[in-house]
Amino acid sequence: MFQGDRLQISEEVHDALSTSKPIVALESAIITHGMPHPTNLSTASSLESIIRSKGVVPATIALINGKIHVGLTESELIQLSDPQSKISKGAVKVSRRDLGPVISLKKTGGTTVAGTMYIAESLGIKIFVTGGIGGVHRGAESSMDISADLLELGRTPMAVFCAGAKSILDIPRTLEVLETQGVCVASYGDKQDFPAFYTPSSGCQSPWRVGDADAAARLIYTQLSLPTKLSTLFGVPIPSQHAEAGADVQQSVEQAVRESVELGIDKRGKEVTPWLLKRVGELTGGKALGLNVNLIENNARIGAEVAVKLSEMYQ
Ligand code: PSU
Ligand code: MN
Repeated sequence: MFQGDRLQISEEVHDALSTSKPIVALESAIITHGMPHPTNLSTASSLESIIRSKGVVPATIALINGKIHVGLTESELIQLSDPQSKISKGAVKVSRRDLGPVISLKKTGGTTVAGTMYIAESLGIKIFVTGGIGGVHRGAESSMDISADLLELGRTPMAVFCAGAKSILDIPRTLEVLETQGVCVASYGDKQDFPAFYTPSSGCQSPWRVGDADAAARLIYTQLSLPTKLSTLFGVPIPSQHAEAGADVQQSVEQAVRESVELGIDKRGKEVTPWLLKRVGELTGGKALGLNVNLIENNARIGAEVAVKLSEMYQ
């Protein structure tokens, strides 16, 4: 458990924790590093509204001046999303390894999937919604660039809803590492394909599949009731009406990856993912961003529906 003076829990989240209301955690690296302003703000707000509309409490997690915030006020969200605001200048992308330094140096940062899971799980939050997880980067056989998200899933038991992993990554190797880490990967819906963010299929199959929110809740409940609790990663495919646009964006993804290799960006550690995300945005003239918003909103809807079903199972 975090020391009380390090933690600021919003009233809404505090109330939900003490009355066992369903909660969905949300990351903030997507706000500080994943999406441009002001779409980052409108998306963060819309995810919270979607989750609330299902009777679930959203818990957006971020570090502000060295304090861990679980549940942000509107004004905090506005400041965090604006790269020119006083608190966001130089905001750090906070993975597990960055938590200690950012707290002790009283810095501000957006938490990645790994950073968010670490904090959310310590509070007993069971469900987390994001867009795409980090994974094994292409060329990782020499760079060894494997996102801490995958190892976090292996050691911090939660259910994570995502649209798979962007094909800026090496998806088959990402699935291999998830297997090694003992993470249950399940596709959500009627197809077994592991989604590739902008497209419903990565060409790889998930080892498992759940058809609906009830089945997902039963799986999570089981995973969390085993002697050592286990994580579940749900791959939710982009809604079918966007699949065609997604296939176009995919071509720009390939171009961005090629450029990152040519420019040597692929060897720059934590900068790689934000660089690729930004470049895909430039190449697609905002099309990728629009799809990104659509699919995260869809994940939030589904994650919240599952959170309701799961909380009924604990009654
Ligand atoms: N993938 C996306 N959008 C994102 C990220 C990944 O499509 O915003 C962010 C998430 O916060 C994820 C992090 O946890 O990047 C992974 O970064 P890295 O590869 O440096 O671990
Ligand atoms: Mn990395």
